[in-house]
Amino acid sequence: RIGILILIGLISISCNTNSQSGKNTDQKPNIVFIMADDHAIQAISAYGHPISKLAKTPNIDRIAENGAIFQNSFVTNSICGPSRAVILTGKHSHINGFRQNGDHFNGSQPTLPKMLQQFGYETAVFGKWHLHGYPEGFDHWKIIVDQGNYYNPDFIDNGDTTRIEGYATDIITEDALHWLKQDRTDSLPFFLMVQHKAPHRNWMPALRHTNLYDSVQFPLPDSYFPEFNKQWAAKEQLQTIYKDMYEGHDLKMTTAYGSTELLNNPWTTDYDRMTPNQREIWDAAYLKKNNAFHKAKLSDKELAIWKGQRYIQDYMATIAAVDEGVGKILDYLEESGLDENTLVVYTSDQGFWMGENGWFDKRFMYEESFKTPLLMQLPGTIKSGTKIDAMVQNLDFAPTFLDLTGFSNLSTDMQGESFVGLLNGTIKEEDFRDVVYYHYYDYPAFHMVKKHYGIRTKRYKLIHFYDDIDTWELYDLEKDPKEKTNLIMDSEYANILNEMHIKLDSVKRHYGVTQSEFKSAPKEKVDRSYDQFK
Ligand code: SGN
Ligand code: CA
Repeated sequence: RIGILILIGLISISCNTNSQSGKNTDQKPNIVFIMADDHAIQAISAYGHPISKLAKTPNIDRIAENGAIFQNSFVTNSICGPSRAVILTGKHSHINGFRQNGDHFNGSQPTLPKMLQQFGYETAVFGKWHLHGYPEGFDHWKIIVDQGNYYNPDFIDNGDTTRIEGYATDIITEDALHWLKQDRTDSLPFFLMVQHKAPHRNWMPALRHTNLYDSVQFPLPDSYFPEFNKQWAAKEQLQTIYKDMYEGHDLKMTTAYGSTELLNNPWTTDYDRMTPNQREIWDAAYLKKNNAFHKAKLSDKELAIWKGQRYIQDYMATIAAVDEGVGKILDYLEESGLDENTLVVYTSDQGFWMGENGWFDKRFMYEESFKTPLLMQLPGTIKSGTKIDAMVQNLDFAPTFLDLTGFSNLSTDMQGESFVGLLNGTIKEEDFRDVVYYHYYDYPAFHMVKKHYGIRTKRYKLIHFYDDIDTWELYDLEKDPKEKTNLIMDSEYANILNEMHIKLDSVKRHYGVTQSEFKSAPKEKVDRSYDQFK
């Protein structure tokens, strides 16, 4: 079956290449790839989640209106560095070598920007990089150091590290716009990556947005106080909002009524690097709401619910600046007429938890962190208002972009599949792939999510948590979309389980996953930048 799929994939790639190359020989499409960090589907109004209805993203939604929204886009490994390495290489983590945060990306391997350069493109990246080492294959780059800071972040610009005063999201947007307007070579097609830090932890909004959602009560999910019938991996994570967030650092909670002194704030650099003026505006904005909190004297469940509200209010407020930035870029593309021949992509490096199971963060192969926003516009190729249900992955971005640009050498060894046929309607959704593979390696590390791998078909999901545990989980996503019931021991699903195991074996063979992948990572490779796992 997989063999047939690959064949169909290859035929479709060559068909699309032919059809595209006719159109694009003279004018190759530009690509503007905008990626946020940790932006959940629940937080983009085009996806229609109740949270996003109260904090809309009108500009990101414009991309869906102009083009396509993907309902089933997944990552291969729900964590920052690995996701970025997959996007650059079109290869799974075990092939590109970047399995977990803290690994070092081997920049000498073939990558999407290098191939586009060979094909005459000018390439640039601005914002978060997080692959350790400098970008290769980019004509222009300016990246934030490591995770970066929301306020006055350090940027590396051609090898020099400089602190730039301002708000990270705005600086990255302005850098991208400046390059688009002034620095790039007008005659060349371009590939621009705009990679935000927001809405990554610790969710510090821009000063103009610190009170944006103060009066909004966001709906917390039914599962906010979960009773796990999942197995040990879910029970042992450290990513529960009301247990694992730092009161000061994350929730901006203060020591007492009238005080602006933060509670638990283990890494002080986020606040300490603000200028006195920024800090004054910030403190004034939070003082009123923190005073109201102290007056309310909450405890237990009420306190946990308050924390969930504060988290979502700040998370959504950081997205407001991202959305404004997307609007500015779209406006410029429209004003300049570039929009007619520019693929605009909006995505995130993974999904995120917004209180489901009581959680924040990502990492799990469960839907909230595995499924990732993906919106694309390209007039003439993608009809406006297109909805795509087929399962795609970040693994497919590189082959898809190369296909769209009419790249002549598609015989790369990339593992992703071009989904241009889904974009222009020449492939039926049911003819695209029927299974995706996932593997998360980052354990022990922050949040203590166990190592696991698995496959997802349109209906079922099989996961194996391994290393210091050995548990399997099976879900029927049609009957149980919230993955509450592990069916691994359910005799009615014995045949399905058997089929899923066969599929898993064949997927592993297809992607070249060997037994050595399931060994523990050498300890020195574990990201210990914060060794306080609690
Ligand atoms: C930091 C965060 C974690 C987060 C990782 C990885 N803690 O360590 O909550 O999971 O980054 O994020 S913080 O207290 O320092 O904010 S990733 O998106 O870069 O993979
Ligand atoms: Ca991330």
